[in-house]
Amino acid sequence: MRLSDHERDLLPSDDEVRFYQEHGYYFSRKIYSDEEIDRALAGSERYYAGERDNPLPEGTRFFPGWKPEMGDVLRKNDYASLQNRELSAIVRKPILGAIAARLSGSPVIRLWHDQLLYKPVDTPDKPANVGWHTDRGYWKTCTSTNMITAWIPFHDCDEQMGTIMMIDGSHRWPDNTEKLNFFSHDLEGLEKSFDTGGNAIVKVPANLRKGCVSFHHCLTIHGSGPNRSTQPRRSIAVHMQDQSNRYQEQRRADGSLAFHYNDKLCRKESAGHPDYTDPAACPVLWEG
Ligand SMILES: O=C(O)CCC(=O)C(=O)O
Repeated sequence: MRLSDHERDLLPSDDEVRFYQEHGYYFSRKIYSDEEIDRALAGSERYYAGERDNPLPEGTRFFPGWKPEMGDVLRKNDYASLQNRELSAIVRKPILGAIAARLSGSPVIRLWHDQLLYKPVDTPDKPANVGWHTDRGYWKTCTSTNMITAWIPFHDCDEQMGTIMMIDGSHRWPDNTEKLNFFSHDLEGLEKSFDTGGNAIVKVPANLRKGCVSFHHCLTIHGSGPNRSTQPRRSIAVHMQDQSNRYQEQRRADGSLAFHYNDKLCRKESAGHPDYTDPAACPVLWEG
């Protein structure tokens, strides 16, 4: 995989990699043109309208996700880029994986899965924020704690729109993964439960121009507030594996066996475990 000279200039510098390691997030320069982002937005509309360029295999279509009958609530649809060609193009653009590789120090980056997101304009009766959480909290079946997420808005995005927010340095705090919750509307309540290890809680909103991307470590606490603008907030989160990641059998705090939808989607290894290197479900996004 190759980058153009211009794209190589867009990679994080050594200082920016150190910043990511220390703070748990990084906001990129403009890596997508306006036209590329507009095509992704159009692809998301086709997806929401029910069109599928590559439907998921039989037996995996039970995956939860927003459907029109759910109405104007927060929409979260996983695996959209496997099924829609415009979203696939945005996710598989090599510079995205190349930045993830630089930040995580991994020579190979594979897709873990994506989440197409749509946050409607806030109304008091239908809260639509994203509760504080870590991605790792949902990825207990993964051996790696060095996975990384890219969050790509489909327009300029700021605090008024309820952009994604990072808790600075929280990837180095004591483990908070179990008590946090993506689907909670109670940001303040969750914040009170943080075990900060004595660190200050510093919230950093990802105020991004169209074409820029926010990256975060899988242990970084993040979430987002209501959309107080006049337009829906649209984005896709691209969750990525570093080279080392494999399946592990793991129990949650309550004793139940951890499960991820990739365990259903991926082909099986000889031992019968899911193969997280399956190129159909988890394609390589970057190999340096
Ligand atoms: O869209 C948001 O506000 C949060 C998305 C998220 O949790 C993620 O990208 O990991």
